Amino acid sequence: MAEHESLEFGKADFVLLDNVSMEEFMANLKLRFEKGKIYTYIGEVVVSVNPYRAMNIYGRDTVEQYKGRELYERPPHLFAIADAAYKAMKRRNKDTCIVISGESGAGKTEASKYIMQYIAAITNPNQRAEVERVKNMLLKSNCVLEAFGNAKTNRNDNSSRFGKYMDINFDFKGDPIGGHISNYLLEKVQCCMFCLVHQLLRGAPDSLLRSLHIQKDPTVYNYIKVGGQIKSCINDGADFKAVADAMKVIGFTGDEIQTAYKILATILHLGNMTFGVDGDVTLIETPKLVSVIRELLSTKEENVEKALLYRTVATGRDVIEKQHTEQEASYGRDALAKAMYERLFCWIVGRINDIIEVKNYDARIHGKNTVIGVLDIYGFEIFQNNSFEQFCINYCNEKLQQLFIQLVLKQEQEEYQREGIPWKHIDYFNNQIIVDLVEQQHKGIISVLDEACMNVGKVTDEVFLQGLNGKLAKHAHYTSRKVGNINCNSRLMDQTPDMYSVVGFIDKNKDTLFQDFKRLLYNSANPVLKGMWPEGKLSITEVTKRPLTAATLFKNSMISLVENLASKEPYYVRCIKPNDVKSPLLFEQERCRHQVEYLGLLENVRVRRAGFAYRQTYPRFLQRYKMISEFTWPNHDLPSDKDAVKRLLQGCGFDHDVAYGKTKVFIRTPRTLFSLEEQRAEMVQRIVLFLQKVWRGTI
Ligand code: AOV
Ligand code: MG
Repeated sequence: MAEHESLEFGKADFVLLDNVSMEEFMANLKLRFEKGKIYTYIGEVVVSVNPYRAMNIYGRDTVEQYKGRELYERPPHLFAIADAAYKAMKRRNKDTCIVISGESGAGKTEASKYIMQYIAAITNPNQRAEVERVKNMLLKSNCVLEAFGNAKTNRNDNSSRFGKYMDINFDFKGDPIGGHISNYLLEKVQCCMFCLVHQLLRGAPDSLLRSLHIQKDPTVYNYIKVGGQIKSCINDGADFKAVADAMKVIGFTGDEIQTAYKILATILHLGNMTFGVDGDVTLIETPKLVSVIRELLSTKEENVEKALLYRTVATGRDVIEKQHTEQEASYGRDALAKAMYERLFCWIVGRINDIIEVKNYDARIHGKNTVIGVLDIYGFEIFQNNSFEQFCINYCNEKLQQLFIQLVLKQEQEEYQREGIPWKHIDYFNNQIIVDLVEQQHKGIISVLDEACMNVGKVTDEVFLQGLNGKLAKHAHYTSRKVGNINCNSRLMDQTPDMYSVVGFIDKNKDTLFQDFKRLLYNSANPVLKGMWPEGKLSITEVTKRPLTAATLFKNSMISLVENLASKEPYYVRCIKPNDVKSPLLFEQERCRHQVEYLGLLENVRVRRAGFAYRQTYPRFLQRYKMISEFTWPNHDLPSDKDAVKRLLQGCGFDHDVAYGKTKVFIRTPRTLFSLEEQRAEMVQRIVLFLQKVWRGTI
């Protein structure tokens, strides 16, 4: 529970609301947002509302205020959560994780950066050079990942198009010694929206652009003009240099950085490549681009041409070269561009991991190496047209919500058990049913999708839709719009928001890149590029296994992510987006209410309150409140701190509202705590006055 802030700012912890109702919750959230208090607790969960303006609350002085403090001792802040996760890890040798959730633009990535900064600021007091180096790498890697993995969308100017989970490893002293990043599903659809592409055009030196045969004018490039719009990111120019510098600091070689640029340039050129037909021959209408691409990919012109126009297929024992139709060639070209971007991104993550992984740490000598994980993953997304990517992203959020439900409840229950206090059950909406709808074997949406993809012959999105309707039409949440966010549409191109369109699902799920392209890239004379495409080594007759589909890969990665999070002690940040126009002033009631609802925040408050609003270990409790009782001030002579706390609370008449656990005292209603806080504040005031008098010599 947060420090008793002035009531003018509302309640610092939703647990303190007089009545737990949506109205009161919203009124408190709004009041606090308007007063510039963007953080509020629900027990140990931080609810954050995106302020859409620079806040002066992340500086060194604020770090100092939170360092080593207990949650409730200071006003709500991300730093308090970061500190709690850090303390739990350090004191109890526990792995912890901070899960940041909320919809697109709600402030997750910003929060993850502040948390990292905080951890960097409070660790390594001795300024050990190696630890400083690791911290610098971890912070710099963020900058590189954002450049390659973020894009401007309608919702967010700097939207993460990939999910990121970052483990920070600590030594026994509590100092960072390394880390590991896992990335999840990079959205590839419009790869040229990515920030780095714009940074390259605007910020790269002319000589570099010339060597890449790239023009500064973005309108020249088809892939950038997606939907007729140029979507550039903020500060493109300055950022190009910052990213290049960060890559160097992290340890990317000159060749590696150059290769990354060459890949970006190749993608831009590919977008401008067109095909035509002459009789029954498909041809490339832009031969100049073939020669440019050949140069950038360090390969032969005829190889590029062949990979774009032909496909090697194995029929029985024969291997033949089948010419693409014009349409197939265009499809292949786009698939190549997307795959190259995705591979580049994964390769960058892999390289960063090689560099930041913990090295030379011997647990036998140094003790257990512990971890704080930070999860910043794309939030719920509902666009006008929702496709495969939104489906995956929203499924991921349902999964995290499920984890939240399980853990928050589980944690509470376990604590009561540990302390020997009876637990009362509480009702809440369990979204497991929605998670099952998506991931269940044989019956779930992903299974139906995979089945449709396996069909030989005519595999279309319509076939998939029929499969869905056949199997799931009766499911309570298949077309529901009310609860949860996974609703599948039963019409093909439904433009209603909240619904998914099945168009493109089959293609995106199969995610095929012709083997010919893989071979092309593997056979490059550029070793960095070659290294990114090891599977290009296989000839067509050696490729036998059908690769897992994109949805199944994603599902598997989600299941292992959740397992990983569940094995750690979780801390939560729940981000809310106050409006759709990025305004610091506007609190759109309905919009926020919807988020509070699907994040299950009200249930969270109820669960917290159904039990006890506040709990604290006996010594800590005494430390804070001992001045309000003659039995405990300045010291008590009772056999234990537990007895002293009992005596104190009996003396105040609060005995009926508390339970005494083995190591902690539990207070049921917030009012009791308020009252204790008030009495404490009064006593502190009196003591101060007294001391002032002594000091002035008036006593
Ligand atoms: P997201 O990570 O939740 O969206 P961001 O963290 O990128 O959202 O935040 C979006 C924008 O909101 C930022 O670029 C800032 O302008 C502003 N913002 C967020 N938090 C703060 C803060 N604490 N102080 C000041 N401004 C803030 V997505 O990545 O789209 O789901 O996939
Ligand atoms: Mg983000």
